[in-house]
This record gives sequence, C-alpha cells and structure tokens, in this order.
Amino acid sequence: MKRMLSGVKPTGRLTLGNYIGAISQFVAFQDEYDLYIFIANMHAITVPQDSKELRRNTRDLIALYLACGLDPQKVTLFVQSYLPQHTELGWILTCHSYMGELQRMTQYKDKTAKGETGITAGLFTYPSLMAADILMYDADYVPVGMDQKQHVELARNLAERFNHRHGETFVVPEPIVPTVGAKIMSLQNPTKKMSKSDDNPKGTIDLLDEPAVARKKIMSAVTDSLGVIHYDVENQPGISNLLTILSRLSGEAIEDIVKRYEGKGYGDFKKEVGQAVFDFLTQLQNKYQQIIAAGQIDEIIAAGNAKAGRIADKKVAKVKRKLGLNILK
Ligand code: ATP
Ligand code: LTN
Repeated sequence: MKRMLSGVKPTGRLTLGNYIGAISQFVAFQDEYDLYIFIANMHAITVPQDSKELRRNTRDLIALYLACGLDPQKVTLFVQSYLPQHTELGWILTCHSYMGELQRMTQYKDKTAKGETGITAGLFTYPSLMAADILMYDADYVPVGMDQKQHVELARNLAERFNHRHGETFVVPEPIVPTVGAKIMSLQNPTKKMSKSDDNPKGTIDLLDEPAVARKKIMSAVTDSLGVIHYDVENQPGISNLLTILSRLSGEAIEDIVKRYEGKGYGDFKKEVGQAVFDFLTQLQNKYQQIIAAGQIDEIIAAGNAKAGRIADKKVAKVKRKLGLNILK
C-alpha cells in the first residue's frame, strides 16, 4: 500500500469549503492508502496565536475530522507538537535549504512584497519544517491545495539533494492537487473562495454553524437575474457554486440536478440546497457531539503519536548516522 500524508493547520474553524475540498478527499483516500494525517500546530505558531484558542481549535479540528468519517482504525492521526523528531529533522533540512529557495516561497514573498512587518524567522523557514513532516514518513503522495504545491516541490528537491549527498535516505514525494470541488466559493461573493478568514460570516458556512443559520445563509446566497438553473461558472457563478455544493453533499450528478430543475425557479432550488446543508450539518454535529462525549480523542491521539513516533525515531536515527551526528559506540 502506498503511503499518503497531509497536515492541517489549526488556525481557525473549518468551513464547508474545507470539507468538500480537503477532508472528504482524505476520507475517500483512507481505504486506498496508508494514510497519515497530522495537526500542524508547530506551523500555526509561525504567526501569533492565542493559546486558549489554539488549544480549542486543535481539539475541535480533531473531533471534526473524526465526525467527517476519518476512521482511526485506518488513519494514523497525530499532533505535531508531541513529536520533537519533526523539529529535529526540520533543523537538519533547514541546513540543507538555500536562502534563495526559501525566499521564493510565496507566503514569505507575498508578505514581504506587501511590506508587512513582524514576519518571523519561523515563517521564512517553515517550508523546511514541512519538508521534514513529509520526508520523515517516506510519504509517496501528499494531497494539498494549489497554494501548497510549491512546498511539496521543495520537499522533493531536499529529498533528492540529501540522497545525493549522503546516500539513499528519503522517498521523493509527489503532490496531489484535487480537481473537482477544489474551490467552493463565498456565498456572498461567488467569484471569491469560501474562506475561514473571511470578514463576512454570511459568505461562509462553518461546520459548527447552527444548521438553521446555515440554511438561512444558503437562502440569502448571491445569485443572478437570469432565472435558469444552469452550471455556468462564468455567467452564473452563484448558481454553479450551489449546484456544486448540492452535488457533493448528495452524490447526485450536477447535470441530473439541472434536469430536475428545468423550468423551475431559484426559490425551490435554494430550499433544496439549504435542506441538504441543514441535514449534513445536523448529522455531522451529532457525530461531533458523540465524539466529544465519548472522550476518546486523547486515546486516539496518543495511539497515533506513538505509531508516528516509532517511524520518526528510526528515520531521525538514520539521518543522524548519515551525518556523523551519533558518536557513542
Ligand atoms: P484561509 O481562508 O485562512 O486561507 P483556508 O480556509 O483556505 O484558510 P487552509 O487551512 O489553507 O484553509 O486549507 C485547508 C484545506 O482546505 C486545503 O487543502 C485547501 O485547499 C482546502 N480548502 C480551503 N478552502 C477551500 C474552498 N473554498 N474550496 C475547496 N477547498 C478548500
Ligand atoms: N503548510 C500547510 C500545512 C502542512 C502540511 C505539511 C501539508 C504542514 N506540514 C505536510 C502537507 C504536508 C498549510 O499551511 N496548509
């Protein structure tokens, strides 16, 4: 079985966009791959975080992942801050990364170009830590959003460089970027991505929104005045976005939904999408509550940390041997 790994930053509350674009894919991958998913909380602190919020977001994120269908029997779920091997290998890979390479990474480049102040050295070097996260586990595939592809490419370069200098040590990973439902749009501005850091909460469906509130957000989603239900991203971005949401939640093909709505109006259509979102959130939040009540999060994470830790220990020991860092006989 090929190994697949991905990390998520616990920097805010998850949205329906995160579910459709990322989490639902992980759930689908868990049967086909030896899947490792971890909470990248050491990455979250590259920008200032409130400690209480970070702790809450991290636990919510784990509970939501489980509620969305990640099965701890199939997936290794762990928390980065419990595995010091990541920062250790991160440092070693920082020492194999060139300034020029890191300067080309978009997050740092964009922030610097905008003249932002308070950019930390951690934000500059985090792509090397991300490479360590990936190379530690010999991941064959890394599913990420478009914005992260560049970092997986850096991980590839570092793996090749290290293998070349010190002998075969790391698997060279490949990024996987989703094709469908990769971009759920804001309900208030359907040409902009639905994003957890949006200022307008009406544009975003939070996975922990009251289902009735979420339904209202769908009912007041921005559409157009054409009055026909067609999938046409260019001219009807709002309707197309709602079609994508309904299709991904119900499993019905977009063209079948379009056929059912021939000659019908937006009101009925929105009602159906609203109901689908309402039902989805109700079911998800029930599971979320059950997971919290079952009190198994600590146990699941402890098991995931232990399993990941065994692999990480071996890899770090091997790397240290290659570098001449272990001197005791
Ligand atoms: P922010 O809005 O703060 O930039 P984000 O909501 O984009 O954050 P990330 O943590 O960067 O979230 O992304 C987590 C995963 O969710 C990534 O794989 C990303 O591609 C996916 N994702 C995020 N927003 C959407 C969206 N609107 N549609 C589809 N996938 C999304
Ligand atoms: N940098 C990523 C999160 C992340 C990650 C990883 C993703 C950290 N380490 C390893 C895949 C593999 C982000 O900002 N979303």
